[in-house]
Amino acid sequence: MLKPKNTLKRIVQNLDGFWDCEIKEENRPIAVPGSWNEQYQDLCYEEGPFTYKTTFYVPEELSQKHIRLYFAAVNTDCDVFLNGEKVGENHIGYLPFEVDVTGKVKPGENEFKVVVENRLKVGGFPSKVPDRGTHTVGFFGSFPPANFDFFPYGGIIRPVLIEFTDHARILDIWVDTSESEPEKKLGRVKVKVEVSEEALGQEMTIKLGEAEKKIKTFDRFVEEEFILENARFWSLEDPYLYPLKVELERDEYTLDIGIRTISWDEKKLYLNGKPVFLKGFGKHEEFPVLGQGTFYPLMIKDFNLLKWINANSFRTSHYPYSEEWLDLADRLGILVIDEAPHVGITRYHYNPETQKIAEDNIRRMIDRDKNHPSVIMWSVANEPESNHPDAEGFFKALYETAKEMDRTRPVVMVSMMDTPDERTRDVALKYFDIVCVNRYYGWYIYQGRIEEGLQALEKDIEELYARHRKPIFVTEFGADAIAGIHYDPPQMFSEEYQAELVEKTIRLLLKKDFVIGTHVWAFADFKTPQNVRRPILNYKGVFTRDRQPKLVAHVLRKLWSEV
Ligand code: E9O
Repeated sequence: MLKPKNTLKRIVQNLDGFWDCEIKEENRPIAVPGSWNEQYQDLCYEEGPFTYKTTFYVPEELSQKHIRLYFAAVNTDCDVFLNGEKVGENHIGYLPFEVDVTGKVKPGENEFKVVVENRLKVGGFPSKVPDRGTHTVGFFGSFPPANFDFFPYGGIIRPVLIEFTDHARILDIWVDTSESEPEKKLGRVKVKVEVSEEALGQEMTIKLGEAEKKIKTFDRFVEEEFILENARFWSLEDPYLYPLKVELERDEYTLDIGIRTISWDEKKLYLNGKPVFLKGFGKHEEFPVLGQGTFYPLMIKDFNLLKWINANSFRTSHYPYSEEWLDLADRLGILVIDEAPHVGITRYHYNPETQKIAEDNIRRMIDRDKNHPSVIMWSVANEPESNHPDAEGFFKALYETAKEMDRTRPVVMVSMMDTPDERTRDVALKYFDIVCVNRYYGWYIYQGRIEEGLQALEKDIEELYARHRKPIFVTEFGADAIAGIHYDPPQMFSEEYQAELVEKTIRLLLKKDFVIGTHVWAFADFKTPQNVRRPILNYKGVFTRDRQPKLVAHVLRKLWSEV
C-alpha cells in the first residue's frame, strides 16, 4: 500500500484539524492528529469509545475518481462511517489502513465518522496485565494496567488523508537494491510495480535519476532492473537518494530511494560491505499534551539531537512510528530498527488467532516501510515471555512471515531472557538473525553496584555468544536519572550514576568483537502508567522529556565521537 501523495496526477486532501467528538454525552472539539488523554484532564484514563466526526467537501469532477481514505494510524480499535454507512474497521494501532470509498463519496458535503476505542486486553493489543487484585505491588499493580512501560494513549494519532486517483492507477512499488556491488560501485535496482486492472495495456514509464524505461503493462505486476555504473551508494556519510518516478497515462507516483546493501555474518553487521557499529537509542514517539500524536517539530528536534550526540541509529520501540521519521532518517543518514507493535506479549497471546493477527501486523509494517533505505532490521517484538514453551512456534512463525516479505534485511526479536539464569532460557531467540537483548546490570539487578554489575554483564554476554554464535546487539541498558539530582559518590537516580553506568557499559561492550551495537534506553524521558517505580515518567532518558541534555548526553557525545 502506498502512502497518499500529491503528484502531478494525484490529489490529496488532509483532514487535520479540530473534529467534533462525542465524549460523555457532550460534543467537544478534539485535535486530529492527537491522543485524547491529555487534551482534557478528565480523559486521561479513558478508553472510549469516542465518536469523532467531521465533514469534507468534494467537487463534482473528483467524486467520480478512485477514492481512498487513508488513516496513518488510529489507537486502537475503530469503525469508520461515511454518510451514515459503515465502510471500514481496524484493530491494531500504529499502522496505516485504507478504506476504498470509490463510488460512495457524494459531490458536495460528506459526513465522516470514526468510533475509536483504546481498550487494554489480556492477550491482545494493547496488552493488559491479568487482574491479580489491587494489592499487587510493582509493575503488576500499574494503573492503567498496561503490560508495558509507556502510557497507553488513545485516539486518531496520525493524519487522515483522502486521495483521488484515476481508476487506472499504481497500487504499489517495491524497490530492491540488495544485489548491488558496493566495491565496484555497481548499483542494481530492481523495481516492481503493481497496477490496477484498469491500467492493463497502458504504457508505463519508470525513471530512476537520469535513466528511463518504457514498458507496456500486460500484467498487474511489472518488473524492471536498472544497472547503474558509478552509483552513489546511500551511506551514513552520504545518504544520497535517487528520485524514482513511475508514470501511467493518468497516474504518477514518486519515491526517493537509496542504493545500499545490508549483510551479516557470525560476528558483524555490514552496510555496503563495511562493518557498522550501532550507536543510538530505543525511544518513543510521545510528548506532553500531544500524547502519541504526529508532531513534525519534535521529529526535526530528535534528529538534530541524534546528530549532535554522534548517534547513528535508533529503534522504533515499541511500535512503528509515523512514516515521516523514516523519510527523515533516509534523508539524514540514520539507521532504523523498525519494531512491530508487539510489546507485552505473554502466554495469553500464544494461540492461533493471535498469531494470525501478529503475522498480519508484521506484513503491514514491512509493506509500509519496505522502500526506506534507513530501515536495516525488522524487530518482530519487544521482551515477550519467550521462556514459555509456547513461544517457540509463535515466534518462529513471525520470523518466517517477515522473511517471506523481505529476505534482504535481518529479522530480530528483542529479548530480556536468555541470561545465565536457566529459568530465563529463551526458546525462540535461536530462530533470529541477530541476538538482541535488553540488559539492566547496575539497575534492576546489582542495584547501586555498577562494577559488580558489569562483571555479571560480561559473563552473560560471553555465554550468549557461545550459545548462539551470532552477532549480539544490546538493544537496551540504562538507569533512571532525574535531571538536577547530583550525588558523589554516584547513587541511583543521580545524573552521575546514569552517566557512569552508560559509559562503562558501552566501553565494556566495545571490547567484544561480536557485539554489533549498544542502544541506550532511552533517548528521552517518557510518560508511563502509574506505579511505585515511576514518578510520572520513566527517567531513563539521556534527554529530558522536553529534550534538554542530562550529564550522560555530554558523556555520550564525546564517547561516540571516538567510536
Ligand atoms: C522495555 C522498556 O519499554 N524494557 C524495560 C524498560 C524499563 O525501563 C522499559 O521502559 O523498565 C526494561 C525491562 C527490564 C526488566 C528487567 C527485570 C529484572 C528483574 C529482576
